[in-house]
Amino acid sequence: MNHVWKKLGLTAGLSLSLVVAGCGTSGSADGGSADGGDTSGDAGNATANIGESIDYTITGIDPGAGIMTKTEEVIKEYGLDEYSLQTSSGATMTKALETAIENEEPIVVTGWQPHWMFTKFEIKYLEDPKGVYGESETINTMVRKGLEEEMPSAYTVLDQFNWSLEQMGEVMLDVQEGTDIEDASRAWVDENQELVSEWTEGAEPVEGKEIELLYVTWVSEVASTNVLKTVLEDMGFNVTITSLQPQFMFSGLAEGDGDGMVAAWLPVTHGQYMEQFGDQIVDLGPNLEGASTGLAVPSYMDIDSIEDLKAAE
Ligand code: PBE
Repeated sequence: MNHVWKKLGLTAGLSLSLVVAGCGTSGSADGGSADGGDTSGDAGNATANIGESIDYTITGIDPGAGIMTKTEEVIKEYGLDEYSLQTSSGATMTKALETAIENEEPIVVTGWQPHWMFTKFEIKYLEDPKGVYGESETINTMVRKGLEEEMPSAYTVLDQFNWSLEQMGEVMLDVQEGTDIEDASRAWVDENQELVSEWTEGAEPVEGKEIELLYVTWVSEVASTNVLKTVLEDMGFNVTITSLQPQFMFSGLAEGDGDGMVAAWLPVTHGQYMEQFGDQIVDLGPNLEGASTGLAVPSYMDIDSIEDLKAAE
């Protein structure tokens, strides 16, 4: 394991929380109260007021997430020049969303599925007529070059790992309701032995062989990476899971630091990283289909499209 980029990840994590702490106070303070409470646009002039009512702020997540790059592109493509994208984290973003919904205030967040935010809250994606976020995506499994020859058993499992939106959702929901991720993964694997046996078919058990999976702490990838960890441990592997900033999942595999990951959103979200590192890593194809990303708002907000965010002239 390369300590330099482990440290880089840590430093970035720390400075991120400072940014988040700073934004939290200014961002949420006047969203709903400053203009006398007409914040959900019920005066019938939602489009004119929407930007103002959210301080021209889109609540984002961690820098380096594909959805952040795409949202910057959205701001340009749709001419949302007054808007800024607030850097945050998945947890801070969902907290802001929850608070806004409790107070029936407007908010625009970077959303994605699979994620429990779409089950817990009544929210909707804004239409994206320019197609910046792309259509439905797959989440792909990637491994380092040489893994197939050096660790055929692990390679086989990673190659065969494949589940549905609903199945990933079960793990995420369990965690969201307070279960420890280790316990949630254990329980899910125990309850889904039939599917798990399809993943491990033809793979020989090992005795304490080390394997390292890379991931980012988005709730979806926490679920998939931990489930796979449990499965590999059951086969005798000694599994390390290392959380990093998104680009390091790709560069790490390219450099042979880390053996695999199950968190590449394609073709759009992580397209930039595949362009950069795609020929230095091995793409084992989709482990989940039907994922998506976009801007999301509470259902009570009177807008339907990203175009509605533009201030009326
Ligand atoms: N996400 C979740 C990631 C991929 C997984 C949509 C936040 C991203 O934007 O990079």
